[in-house]
Amino acid sequence: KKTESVAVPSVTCAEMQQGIIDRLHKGLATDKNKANNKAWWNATCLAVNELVFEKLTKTHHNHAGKDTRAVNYLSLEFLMGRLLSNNLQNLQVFKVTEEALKGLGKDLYELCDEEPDMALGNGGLGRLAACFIDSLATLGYPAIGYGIHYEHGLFKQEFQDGRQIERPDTWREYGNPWEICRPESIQLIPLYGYVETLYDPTEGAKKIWHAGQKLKGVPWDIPIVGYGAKTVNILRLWESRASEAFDWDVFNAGGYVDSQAEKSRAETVSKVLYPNDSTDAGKELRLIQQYFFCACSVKDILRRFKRANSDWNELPKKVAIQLNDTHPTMAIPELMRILIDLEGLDWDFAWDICQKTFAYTNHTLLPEALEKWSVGLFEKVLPRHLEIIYEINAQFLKNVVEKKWPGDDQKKAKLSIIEESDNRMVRMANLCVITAYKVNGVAAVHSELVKTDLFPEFHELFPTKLVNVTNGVTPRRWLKTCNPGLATLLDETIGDDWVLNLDKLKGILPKATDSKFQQRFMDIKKQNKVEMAKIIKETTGVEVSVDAIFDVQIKRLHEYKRQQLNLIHILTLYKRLLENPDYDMVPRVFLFGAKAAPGYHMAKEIIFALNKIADKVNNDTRIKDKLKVVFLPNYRVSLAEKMFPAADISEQISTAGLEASGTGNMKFSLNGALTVGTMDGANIEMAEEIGEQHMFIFGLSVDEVKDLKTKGYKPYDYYYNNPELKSVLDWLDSDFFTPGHPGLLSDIKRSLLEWGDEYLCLADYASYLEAHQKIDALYRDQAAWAEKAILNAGAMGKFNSDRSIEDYASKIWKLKKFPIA
Ligand code: 26Y
Repeated sequence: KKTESVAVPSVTCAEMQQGIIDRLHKGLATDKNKANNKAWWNATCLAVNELVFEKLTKTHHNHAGKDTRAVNYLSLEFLMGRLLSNNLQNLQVFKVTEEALKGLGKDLYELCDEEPDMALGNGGLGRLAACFIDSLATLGYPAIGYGIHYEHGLFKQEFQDGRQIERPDTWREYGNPWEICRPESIQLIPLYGYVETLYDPTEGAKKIWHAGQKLKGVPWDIPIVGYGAKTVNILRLWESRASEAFDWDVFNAGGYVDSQAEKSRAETVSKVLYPNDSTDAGKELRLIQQYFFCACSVKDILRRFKRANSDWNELPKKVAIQLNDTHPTMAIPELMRILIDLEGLDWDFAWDICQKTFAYTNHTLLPEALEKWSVGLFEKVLPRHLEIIYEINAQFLKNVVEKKWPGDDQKKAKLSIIEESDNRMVRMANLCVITAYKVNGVAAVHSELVKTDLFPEFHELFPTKLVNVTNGVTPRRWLKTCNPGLATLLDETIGDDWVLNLDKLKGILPKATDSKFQQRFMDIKKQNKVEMAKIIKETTGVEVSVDAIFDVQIKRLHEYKRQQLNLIHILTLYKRLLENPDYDMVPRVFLFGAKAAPGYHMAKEIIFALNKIADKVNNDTRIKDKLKVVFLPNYRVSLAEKMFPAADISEQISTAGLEASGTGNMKFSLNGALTVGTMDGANIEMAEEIGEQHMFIFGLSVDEVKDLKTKGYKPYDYYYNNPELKSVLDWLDSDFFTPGHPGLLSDIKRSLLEWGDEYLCLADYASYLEAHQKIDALYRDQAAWAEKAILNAGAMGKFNSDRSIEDYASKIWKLKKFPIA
């Protein structure tokens, strides 16, 4: 039963060939005999752009002409990955381009591999932003993504003797065919200096900020092609430069060299993505980066608004601004400042506008991850914004908190935007919650915990403000593009419109017990594993069998994500095998991919330990290839696209209550892997959709974690009561994995015992082992395994970012689609 095809190729094979050859000649001044693969890739991108630009202009004219309400998605991170294959898919010209290139003697997949990843993000939050702008364009919503044009994205990871080494990422060293510079929309951004107060007899006090320095913000636009290519939105990325005005003075004074130093200081603002994904070090440069980004974006939003409007009452009707975590919070005081100081609005009117314009997404409950900036630093860099924040705070404490809890100073201290300590701090999350008209968490359980544990008083004050929008992932990249085998099977089985309506996946559920379908499903998985095995061999030299269970954990390295729990499971199996070479287990390949924040000691120790264990295990002939451990270096979007389709087991094993949502969990299941996971984040909702009996759920629940912590958790109890666990942990103190250097892995043991095992690995160890026993047993029955894998993939309809965006549009943005003909 094949439903109507959504594919409408807008270009023929011959036209595409001509387009590519033309671009080689006229765009790159080369020809097909001289060009290397990079040039072919570049020419193909340029040919694709010719299809994109037309639609981009058309979308722009429609939106601007009709002055539509739009959402502005402000995010310090957009983890886009590669764009060629995705753009070809969304334009529905992938097949025709593949054919065209084949005719020219080129392999499209090889050319796609030439593209450097656009790694302008750390992990989940940045990738979510990328999925969201794909969905916004696909669904036909007027939207702009605003971000930073980092010169260096997330660092490249290498291993030296098992340890992580960070190298600079140079994704656009030789240019980037996807971006368009827009010098006509440059912004000037003030910094430092002082605030002057002028008294006007009629208007009262007027504030003038005399900046000490000005940065220039240069916008680069990346077209975002919706699937079906009707709407093409943009991602606008800001690059910092020195402003000419400033350089010129120094230059005239004979300071040519100094002016160059000034130039490079200005350029550092957008030079690097901060590689941390939980705690800021409170660095001045990061604050400036955040402010620079917010100021450029707010000014740009207002410039567009003013083109068609002169009544400020219209602003909240035309503009929604979504803050992706607290990182872009400075947009709030910046909008206040512009409305009051530059546009002359009175405070109450400006505040009312702000409160109707901003919404904020929270992505974390970890207390250490809530951003705070020292008041002293603020005063130096952004003196006027600090005054505005003080005023917002004073009014909030007086008009809201004092009314609700008269005389309760403790409540005031807790809710205040200013943390009163020796080093007074500005709490960005408080500013966001006080201002935003909606605040959302990213999975049901997370949003509940935001209400009950993180912001209970705010929830009492604003009972309708806190809502949930469960995350999702785009099926264009995370199924159609990355898993062509499975995508084709789906097309043939349920029609090809699942790409736009993922609920259609339900259509494969009745096939779960159909042995023919099972066979095809498993053959595709096998083929993906074969390709993964090749990559493993090429990058690490390790040979793995595709008959083994591919057990995969890919995500940032964090103690709360518990890669170390996976590690002690591996050691347990290894020990069993050494003690009994005939130990009966289905062969396993444990695959890891993860970057650690460069300053995160324990995370780096875990990487090192896994690499050392891998060395030992992979070269130990006694265990007859029953166990392999591979830590793939430089985990990134393009590698993820190869790993999700090849996985049998998805590791989602965070301590319950700590993973806000997770999105990798969804990508695995969508591609037919089974989940071993805790009842945390979106795993809970996945279990609702899939059926808990079709997953390997283990470990303490959120409530049990809380109880255990209140009762007083004693990791030593588990250590002394479980001899196998004890022997595994003691192993880490030996020099077995680091010959001649005992103790190199001891920090891992210490963290799990002496240092209190904050993330309760030992409490969940036994239950985790049990879950893995069940995995082993099930895999022996391939039909039963296939059935579950199909039931998993078929139940993923909900976890599609189109659904997330529809939720935002209806619950938060009140946004209407604007179909482009
Ligand atoms: C403050 C700065 C250092 C910082 C930078 C990046 C702090 C946090 C982050 C990134 C956080 C992040 O990626 N959070 C993840 O967001 C995903 C999307 O909502 C969730 O699925 C995931 O559970 C959460 O950890």
